[in-house]
Amino acid sequence: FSQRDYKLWLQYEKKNNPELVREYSSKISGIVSLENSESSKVALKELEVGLNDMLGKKIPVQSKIEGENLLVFGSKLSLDAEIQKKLSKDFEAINKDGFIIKTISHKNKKHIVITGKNDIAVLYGVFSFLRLVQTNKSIDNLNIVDSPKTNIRILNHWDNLDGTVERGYAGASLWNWQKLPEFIDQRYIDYARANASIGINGTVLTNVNANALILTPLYLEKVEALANVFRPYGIKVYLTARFSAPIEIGGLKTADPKDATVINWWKEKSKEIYKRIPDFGGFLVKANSEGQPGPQNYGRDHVDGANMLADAVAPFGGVVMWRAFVYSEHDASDRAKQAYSEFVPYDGRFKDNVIVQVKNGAIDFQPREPFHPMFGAMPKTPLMMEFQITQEYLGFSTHLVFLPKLFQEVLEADTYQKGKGSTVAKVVDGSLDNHKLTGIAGVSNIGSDINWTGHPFAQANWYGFGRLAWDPYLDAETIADEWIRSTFSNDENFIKPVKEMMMDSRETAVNYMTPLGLHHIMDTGHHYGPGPWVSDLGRPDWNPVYYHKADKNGIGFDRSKTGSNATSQYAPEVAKMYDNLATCPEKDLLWFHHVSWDYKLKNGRTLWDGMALKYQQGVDQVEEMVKTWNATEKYVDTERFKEVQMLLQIQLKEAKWWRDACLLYFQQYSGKQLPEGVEKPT
Ligand code: GCW
Repeated sequence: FSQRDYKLWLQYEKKNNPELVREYSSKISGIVSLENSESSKVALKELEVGLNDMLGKKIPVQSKIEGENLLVFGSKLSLDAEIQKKLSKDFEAINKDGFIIKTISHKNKKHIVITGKNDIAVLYGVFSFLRLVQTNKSIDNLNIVDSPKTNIRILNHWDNLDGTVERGYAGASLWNWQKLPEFIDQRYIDYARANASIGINGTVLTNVNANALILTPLYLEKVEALANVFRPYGIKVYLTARFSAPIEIGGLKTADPKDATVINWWKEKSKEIYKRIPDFGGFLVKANSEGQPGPQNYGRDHVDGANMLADAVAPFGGVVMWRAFVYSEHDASDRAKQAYSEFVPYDGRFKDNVIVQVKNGAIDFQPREPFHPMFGAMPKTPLMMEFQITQEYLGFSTHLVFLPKLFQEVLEADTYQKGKGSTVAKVVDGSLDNHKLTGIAGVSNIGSDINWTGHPFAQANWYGFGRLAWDPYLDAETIADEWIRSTFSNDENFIKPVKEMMMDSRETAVNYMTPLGLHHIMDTGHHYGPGPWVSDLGRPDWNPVYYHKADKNGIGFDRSKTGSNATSQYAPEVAKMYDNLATCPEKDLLWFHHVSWDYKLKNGRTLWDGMALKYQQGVDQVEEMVKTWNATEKYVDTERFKEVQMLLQIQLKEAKWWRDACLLYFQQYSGKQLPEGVEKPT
């Protein structure tokens, strides 16, 4: 059994080009480890495993700079005064987690130095150096100075204490609560390595639909064991806080955030946690959303709830990530408007260690959503991005969809909140409104499957999330290139077609699922496959018909000023663009407008024909993916080749299912024939 599936992007495949091996070897005649901290040991081990495997020989390790062409690593204070001085400008340019990789001349000998202000930053530098070798980049005259642009780069596990994972499609939860704390699964270590390699520095272990038991000593002891494993890799542990925990596990009569006993309970609980885990990150909270308890149960608001918890963790340097994913069954007029309406008036009222976590779009992780109007609209409040890495609405772990394309589209979107160029990325990295507390969260797609993520290509979404959390301005194509090289092969014959396939895959899924701004028409509950006809759920805002509003006159949700006026939540420039049919991007058309079946699209087709052709195009694109992949056989190991081949066949079958189901259903309303070029459903 090969471990390729398991090894993610840390394959460290042996280089088969002797010239390249000679070239690298000549620049790395030895490894010098200047420190002896836990993180430093981890970095050394990674360098040894990585370089020895890739270059096919054992590189000697030493603790002093003796010789030449050495690879020297250690944090600033471990460096020779002369080297420190040489790098002084670079040290000024980096932040706490930033690193320097530089070819220097020391006592007339050339060396490569990897350094940063602390040993975690050095570890990031080490992984970045390994990536250069993994991806066949030159290590000549290196001069890399790189810092992450956000502080909190975090995975949100929606993992339940019974081992199930909400919206998880890659097996059971990684956390084996039953065997912890004594049993440390090798997976915990490899999970930490993989995360550190892409700069992820936090993990919320538990589901936002929270269970208070995680806060009891029985579980905290287990959480502590995980925190101990993750610490050398720079990964802080966070937990979800169930708002009613003071009642459920504390024996109190209330969880009212203004009640003195409740305030005290959370203070004591925080003290207890920090005693075990001094670098505990803080709490993530879903309150008064989809039935979760919260401050509103006591007539208080989100600010009261968040600030009370923030006070409890503040003495220890903890943060509270308070989610803005709220929508009420009592106001079903337009769900897309609710989070903004509720949260924007709170701007400026949250404590300094509160960060509001906002999903990328105003509904719920759809294949395509316009950016959430809250971004840029709360200048006095730090907002963090919540992306979903697990593919709840995007074909689970069965469909190949490269999400960094989606993430990039959102990050690049211009909010215009401070004039042109006020991108979502600038809100998230704090530069638009001058915030120090910044972050990006990704709902994890990781589970106990051998390959971690269910689909071999879903590993790229974990990877890409981490890279974008580090640098929200990175290009999805660069990410795909790095990932393919370090996961599969450096052969251009493989990279070119596979990269193209990945880059097109997100638009492909949009085409066969929800073209032209359609959304939330997945079958209900599980959200897999089409279900535009569903109309009988208890809550109207859970029914697909609520979102597409198809009738004889046309289709789409009118959110323009003639409709729900959700467009007014955007800056005037953006509102105007979306309001006006002539300027609203066609990819968002039915998100913002209800238009007739005969509405003329920019290519001259009627809406009905154009929509039918988009569904067909999605199917055609998956056919192409199948062909592309089949042609890669000689470049890939049989195991992964076959897995992806089988998965693509399912994706093709299901793309047709989506096309046929949606077109047959909508045809009842349009009353029109399918245009030429669209396959008739059988
Ligand atoms: O996307 C929806 C999911 C729920 C999830 C919720 C949320 C954790 O369908 O399963 O609950 O969002 O983000 O809170």
